[in-house]
Amino acid sequence: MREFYITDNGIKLHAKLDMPTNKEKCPLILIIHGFTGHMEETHIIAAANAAVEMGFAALRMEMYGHGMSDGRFEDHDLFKWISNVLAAIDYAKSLDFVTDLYITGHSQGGLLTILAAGLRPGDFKAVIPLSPALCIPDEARKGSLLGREFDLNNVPKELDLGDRKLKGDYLSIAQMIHAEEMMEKYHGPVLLIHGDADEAVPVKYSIEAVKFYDNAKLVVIPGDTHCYDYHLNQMIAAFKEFLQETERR
Ligand code: FER
Repeated sequence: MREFYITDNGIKLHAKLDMPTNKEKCPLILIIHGFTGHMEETHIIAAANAAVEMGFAALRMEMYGHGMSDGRFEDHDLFKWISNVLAAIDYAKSLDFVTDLYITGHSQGGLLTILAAGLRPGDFKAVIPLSPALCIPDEARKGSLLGREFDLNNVPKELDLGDRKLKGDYLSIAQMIHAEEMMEKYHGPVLLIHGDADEAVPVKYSIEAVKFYDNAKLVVIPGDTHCYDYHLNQMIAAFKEFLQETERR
């Protein structure tokens, strides 16, 4: 494992790269955590290990205001994360051992993979949004976030999340995100994975999302939660099978 930082406009982003053994060249998968998450979460490590087992290099990245990357949580927003992920993609593309680039991300990171694929459709061989938080822009446009209501006509300067705060800009920026338009721009293979007992992001969002893609598959994991607390093995099995299928093409 190699641990380092990638810089996005002066912001240091924490990265860990795991390599498969005995390979001169291989595909690389970028792996991104969710809102309040980081690269050492069980499901993020499981995805990285699974990718390495399948012969992929796994590049886990922490986005602005999360983990050991620069920035404060309360200052993060989806524009900063979009900028971060574009920097990560450019870095990954600059590595000469990389054959193809894949991207996966969980929840807010899953939403980010959808946006990244729409912005850079030619860059990815495949995209794997895990329980993507498509509810964030949808709810923000309706005046709520994480169950907290706010005034659409007077977006607050700050949202109090109890143990944390979030700037109002996060809300206004989330309102500007139209993930469906980005889904329609990406035509490569997509695998969505979502537990139907997800308490944070209802599975209906992935059921809707799959219709916007022309080459997407949805694996619903019965009884599982937002972070695959009960059936991580099923999430990983679907993930590995898709990587193998896609590489064979
Ligand atoms: C929300 C619903 C779900 C939200 C975040 C989530 C920030 C989950 C995000 C994650 O786990 O990445 O309203 O607002």
